[in-house]
Amino acid sequence: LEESIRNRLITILFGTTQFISGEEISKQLNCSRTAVWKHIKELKKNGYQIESVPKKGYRVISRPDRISEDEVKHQLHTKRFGQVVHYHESVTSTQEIAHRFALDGALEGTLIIADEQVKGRGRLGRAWHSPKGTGIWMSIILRPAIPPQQAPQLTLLAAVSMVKAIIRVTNIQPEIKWPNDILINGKKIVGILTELQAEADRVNSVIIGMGINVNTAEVNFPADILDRATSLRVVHGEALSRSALVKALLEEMEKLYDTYLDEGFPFIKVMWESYAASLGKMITARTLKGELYGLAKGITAEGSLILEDEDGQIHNIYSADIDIPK
Ligand code: BTX
Repeated sequence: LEESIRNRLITILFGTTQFISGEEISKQLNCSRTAVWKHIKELKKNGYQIESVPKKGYRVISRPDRISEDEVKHQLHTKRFGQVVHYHESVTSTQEIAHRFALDGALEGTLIIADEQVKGRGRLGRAWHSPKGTGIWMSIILRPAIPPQQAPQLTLLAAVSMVKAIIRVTNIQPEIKWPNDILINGKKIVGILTELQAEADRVNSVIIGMGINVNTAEVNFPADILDRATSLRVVHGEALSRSALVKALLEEMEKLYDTYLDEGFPFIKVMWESYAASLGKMITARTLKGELYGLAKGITAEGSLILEDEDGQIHNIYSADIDIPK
């Protein structure tokens, strides 16, 4: 309740460039002027710059680039995705927290989001660099009625949503590298990690983790990933609002997910292939069983990668790291 008042307060304050009196606000929010004053104080603490002048009232000067619950939910046009938000300033890993919420019966679309991760994780025990205040580190809980082997389709769905959101916010079209990387100019801007809570024939929850380098400056990437990583700010030239991107992502993803539940994977597959960087190229796939070299032909209806080796033999690849020679 408190938080929905604060959300409405943000809407009121941003609805005008003029001063707006405490009395007017309290009327619109249907609460006391003391309550208004307390909420304003809270917003200031959260980095909003709000001018207050006796007899005139309040005026917003700037809002912070935050991804807190208030910011994410403000004018978010979804039904489920991001309607429940757990925001933290610093966490080990949002995946870890999401797993706990999923076990406790969290609603579909529940979002765990953090300003910083100190143990952000990638696939296969790798680390994901998640410095404070610059990126989006988030996990979303889904509960599709699908068998576990179809879950990789959701990684591809998430990747397509991510591309659409980035296009919407920046006008730049990134590429997808199978299965889970989003690249711009060949460098990684987003990583996606899909984890499951499942029984043999049924998924209980799918937890999709996404790490997005938004405003990271080039100098802030650790040396060992600098040549492979970039941020939206680096390619776009200016800093972006993280919360706007989160909202765009939640909206795109909910739309695709709902269609996926109705119609299945085929239309996602088509979109995914249209954004894919590796298709039609010779690639090296490093799997747990060894390396394969060949032509990336497409993806299957299950979302696995189809590779034709130099002897013309077709391989279905379910999990691998892909190298695309320049
Ligand atoms: P991945 O295993 O495909 O990629 C991890 C590799 O990417 C690392 O070994 C490193 O080389 C490189 N890398 C690490 N950090 C970054 C970065 N910030 N930008 C670009 N490259 C990097 C990809 O795994 C899946 C990552 C998912 C991260 C999200 S963040 C929210 C959620 N919580 C969590 O702990 N993980 C997910």
